[in-house]
Amino acid sequence: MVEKNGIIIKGVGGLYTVLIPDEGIYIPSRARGIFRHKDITPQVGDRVAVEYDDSKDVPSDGVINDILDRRNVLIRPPIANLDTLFVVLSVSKPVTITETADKLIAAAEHYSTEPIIIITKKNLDPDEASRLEGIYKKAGFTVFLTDSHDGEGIDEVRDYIIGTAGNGISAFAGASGAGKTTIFNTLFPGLTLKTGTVSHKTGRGRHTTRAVELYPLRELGYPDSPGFLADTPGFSALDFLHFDFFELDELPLNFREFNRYIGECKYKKCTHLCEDGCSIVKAVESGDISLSRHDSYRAMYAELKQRKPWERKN
Ligand SMILES: Nc1nc2c(ncn2[C@@H]2O[C@H](COP(=O)(O)OP(=O)(O)OP(=O)(O)O)[C@@H](O)[C@H]2O)c(=O)[nH]1
Ligand SMILES: [Mg+2]
Ligand SMILES: [Zn+2]
Repeated sequence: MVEKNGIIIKGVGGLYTVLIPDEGIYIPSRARGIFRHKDITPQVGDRVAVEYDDSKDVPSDGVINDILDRRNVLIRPPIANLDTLFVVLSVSKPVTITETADKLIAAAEHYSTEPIIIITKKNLDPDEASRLEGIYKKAGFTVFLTDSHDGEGIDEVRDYIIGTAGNGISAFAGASGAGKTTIFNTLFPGLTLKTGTVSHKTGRGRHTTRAVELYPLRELGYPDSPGFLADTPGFSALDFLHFDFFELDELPLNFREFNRYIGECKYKKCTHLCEDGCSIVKAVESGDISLSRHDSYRAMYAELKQRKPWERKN
């Protein structure tokens, strides 16, 4: 038996796949019981110490003995040590609900994960694509405009993934049917992951992708990029109905375009909702902050304010 450090690339029903990166071997593993007692669940993205029988050609029955230090653990999508979150927003089928997108973005900011916006299906509604691009560029995010059918914007996204984000862990997240798996397959033509259709009746996706899985960029054809990229199951608006990823007083800090105004309001305890002399409300009025983002802020404020102390996760 040997113990080596690896990374969890997949976890379904208590069975994990651990990759030992330098050796390129994948070990089906279970977690030691001690984690359950401590109420810690190993997550995809966790760096772990795994023990296995190295005398076999194909290692099996690994045991995860230890979870190494985590930089963060996101709840949705459930991934540890996530450096970059590609927030995939489709212009149509399904239409993007900016409030849900902003909840996902704020949660990423809270965990110090860099949100990058990918707008998909541009050709279905180019005007809506420019509207979304305007909102997120103004807020200070990197935005990619894409269409998987004619390949627009795909090379730029790939360059970012293997370059800027190429040393870390990245994931696609967004509503079901937004086109996450399609863009994944278009980026890396060697892969043929299953994609789904969007219901004509409801305009919603069908939850085609069922589990989070990390792919080593090295195995996708980029030997100089030691990082990983994950496809994740899409969410529905219900998943983000009640927002409770952090405390109310942290909310303004998780809207990056608010940062330069904080501390400049007339009242020290300004809520930045509608007060006289609020520097953020003024910036919304002058167009420096987009109304759509401030609307999301107000909706999230109301939800966090309402939350009872016993509903808090921490
Ligand atoms: N017109 C158009 N359709 C697209 C584009 N990208 C994806 N689609 C379609 O959108 C539908 C859903 O795509 P998926 O890639 O399965 O969506 P997903 O985000 O992975 O969905 P889940 O796995 O359910 O979360 C498919 O029918 C795709 O063909 C695009 O750029 N343009
Ligand atoms: Mg999918
Ligand atoms: Zn204010």
